[in-house]
Amino acid sequence: MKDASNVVRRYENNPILTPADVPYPANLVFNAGVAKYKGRYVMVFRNDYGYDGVRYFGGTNLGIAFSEDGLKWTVEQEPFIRLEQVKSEEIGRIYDPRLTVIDDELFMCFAVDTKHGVRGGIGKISEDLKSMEVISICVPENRNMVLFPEKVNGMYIRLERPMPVYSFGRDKFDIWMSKSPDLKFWGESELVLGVEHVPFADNKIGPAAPPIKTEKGWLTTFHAVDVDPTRGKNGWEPRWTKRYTAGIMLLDLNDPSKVVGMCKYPLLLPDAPYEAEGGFRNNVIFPGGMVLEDNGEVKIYYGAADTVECVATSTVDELLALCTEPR
Ligand code: BMA
Repeated sequence: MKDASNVVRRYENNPILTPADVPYPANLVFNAGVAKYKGRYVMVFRNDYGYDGVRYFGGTNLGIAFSEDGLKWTVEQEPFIRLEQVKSEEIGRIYDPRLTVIDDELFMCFAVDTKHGVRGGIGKISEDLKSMEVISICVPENRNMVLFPEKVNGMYIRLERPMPVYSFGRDKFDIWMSKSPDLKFWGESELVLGVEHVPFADNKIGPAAPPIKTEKGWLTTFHAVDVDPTRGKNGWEPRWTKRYTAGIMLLDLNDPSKVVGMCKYPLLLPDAPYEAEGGFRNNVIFPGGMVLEDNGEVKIYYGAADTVECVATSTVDELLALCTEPR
């Protein structure tokens, strides 16, 4: 299958973060949120640790790393959010963070595994980047939330991905949007993109990195899953028939529930060794951060093979062209 790797160029020193870079127990370091905040790059990453060598992990915490150039990262000595801070009778763990700066404040969306289903949370990170205050957590089953970097028509906007298994009895999940006056109460939900509208997905899709604002609209990545029953062992499981690719679309500036353009083929297909071989779960590209530089360069951060964190670069013009290319 064709992809856009000619215009979304993998960084030559990928992966940019691996378990070896983490100064506390770490086995899988991936699916990070990244933002530029107060003059430097901040990354909050998922760390699955305490691997039993077969299947199970002792836990998941969230680490934090900093960078001057967005490429070379230094991890803080201690996790940003330790498992003990979140684990309770009801909550198992939080993971897959996404960062958005709104009015000079840093917000984080995250997935929450609970005894009663998977939920999506939104929190505000303290100015010293040491803690997070939870603002809201939705009902199950909904995750992959990302916040827009500014209000649209006076309302905060989030993309999200409910998981309606009751209706279909299988994965067939789409991208939705909700609005909020205060980041706490969410409503006016609308479908943004159905999985059937993505030519390279036949299973489920979900928001990836938080959108960036351009003159032509909100540019935003998503992950797209296709299933091939002939795929065999691709990581720890005896069979892993899914493949996670990255897609990109353009949403209307005034009404982000409207898709004004979408690249008809994947932005990136798992292909590099760190995406396709030797990982915990191969064939996974899971973007969680997108940074627009002043010179028009765009950095796209993604988890690879559920094992390491990577980056690819492009330009805003090239990405917009992909979304508006004729069929
Ligand atoms: C999804 C999430 C992600 C993960 C992906 C591929 O359902 O659990 O955290 O990266 O599967 O395993």
